[in-house]
Amino acid sequence: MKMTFRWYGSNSDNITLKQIRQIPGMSGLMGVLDDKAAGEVWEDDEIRAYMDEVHAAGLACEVIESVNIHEDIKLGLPSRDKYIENYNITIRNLAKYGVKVIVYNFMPVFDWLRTDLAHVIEEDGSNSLYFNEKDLGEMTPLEIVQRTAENANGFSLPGWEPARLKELENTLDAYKNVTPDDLRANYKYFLDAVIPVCEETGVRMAVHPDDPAWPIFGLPRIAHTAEDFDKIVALNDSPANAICLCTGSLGSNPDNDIPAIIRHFGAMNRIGCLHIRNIKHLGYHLFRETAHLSAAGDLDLYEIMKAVHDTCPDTYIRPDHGRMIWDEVGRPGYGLYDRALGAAYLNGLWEAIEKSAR
Ligand code: DNO
Repeated sequence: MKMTFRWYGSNSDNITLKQIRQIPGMSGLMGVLDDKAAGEVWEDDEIRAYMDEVHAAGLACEVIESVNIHEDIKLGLPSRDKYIENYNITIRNLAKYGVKVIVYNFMPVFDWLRTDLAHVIEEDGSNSLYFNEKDLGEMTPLEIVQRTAENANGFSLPGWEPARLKELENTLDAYKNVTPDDLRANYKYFLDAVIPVCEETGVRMAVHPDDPAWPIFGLPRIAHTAEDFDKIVALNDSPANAICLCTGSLGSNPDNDIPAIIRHFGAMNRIGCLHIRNIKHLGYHLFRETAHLSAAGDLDLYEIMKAVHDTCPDTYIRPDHGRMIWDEVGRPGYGLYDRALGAAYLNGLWEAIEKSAR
C-alpha cells in the first residue's frame, strides 16, 4: 500500500509539501493541476513544473486526480472526438512524468455534492461536510453552486470549476433526454478510445463513484452500486479500466457493503486506488463526514483496510476528506490536521493487519 495525500499545487493550496512530507509514512501525492478546465490538454511543461516541485520535496506523484471529462463526451455530442483526442494527449503527457493512475469521474454536471461544507459536530465543536437531501429541495442547482463556491473559504473546490458551471442551465437542459443506458453507451465510446492509449503508456484510468451514491437533480448517474461497477468494468475489459474506490462516496448509501465491494473488484484487479474516509448516516439521504476512526462513523475501517490488504495490497490510498479541527481554516474537506490524523490511523491499521497476517 502506498500512502498518499491530495495536494492542489503551490498556487492553490495553503498546505506545503514540507508539511505533507512530515506526515509519517507519506510516500507521495495524488496530485492535480487545479486550474485546468474539462477538455483542455494538460501540457507537458505544466506537468513538469508540478512534478519538479513535488520530487524536490522528496515525494512521488504516481496518481493524478480530476482530469475532468468534458460534458460533450458524456452527452455523446459530435464534438466529443476533439475532447477525447485532447484527453489522449493528456494521458501521454502524464505518463511521461511517471503517472500510473488517473482518477476521473463520469458524473453529469456535478462532481460531489454537499448541502453544508462546515456542519458543526456538536460533541467536539469540529466541523465537516454534510448532506441533507431535504435542504436541496429548496435550492435550485444554480443556488447550490453559488452557495458551495461562497462557503469554500476562498479556495477552489475539485469538480466545482467556475468555467464548467457557468453554462449550468444549458448543460442541465441537454441531459433531459439522456437515460442511464445512453450515458453508459457514451462512456463506452470514451473508454474504447482512451484505454488503448493507457495500455500503451502503462496508465490506469480509475473512475470515482457518484457522490452521494444516488441520482441528484434528476440527472442520470451510473456509478454508485456494485452492479453499476460490474457494468463499468465490462464496458472495456482491460485492467486499465479501473476504479478509484471511494469509501465515503459509496458508503453514503448504507446498502453498499464497502469491504465486500473492495474484495470483489480487488480480486478482479480492477482497483486503481482508494480514497478512504468514514461517514455517519443520520437519516434517509442524510449524512455527515466524520473522523476516520471506525468508532466515529458507520464504516468499519479495519474491515476496509483488511479487504485492501487481502486483494490489492500494492495499491495507492489516501486519507480522504477530513474535518476542520484545531481552528484550522482551509479548503473544505482538505485541511491538513484531520487528514494527517487519518493517515496515521490508516497506517496503524495496516501495520497491525500485516503483522497479524504473518
Ligand atoms: C472530492 C474528490 C473528487 C474526485 C473526482 C475525480 O473530494 O474525491 O473531486 O477527485 O471525482 O474526478
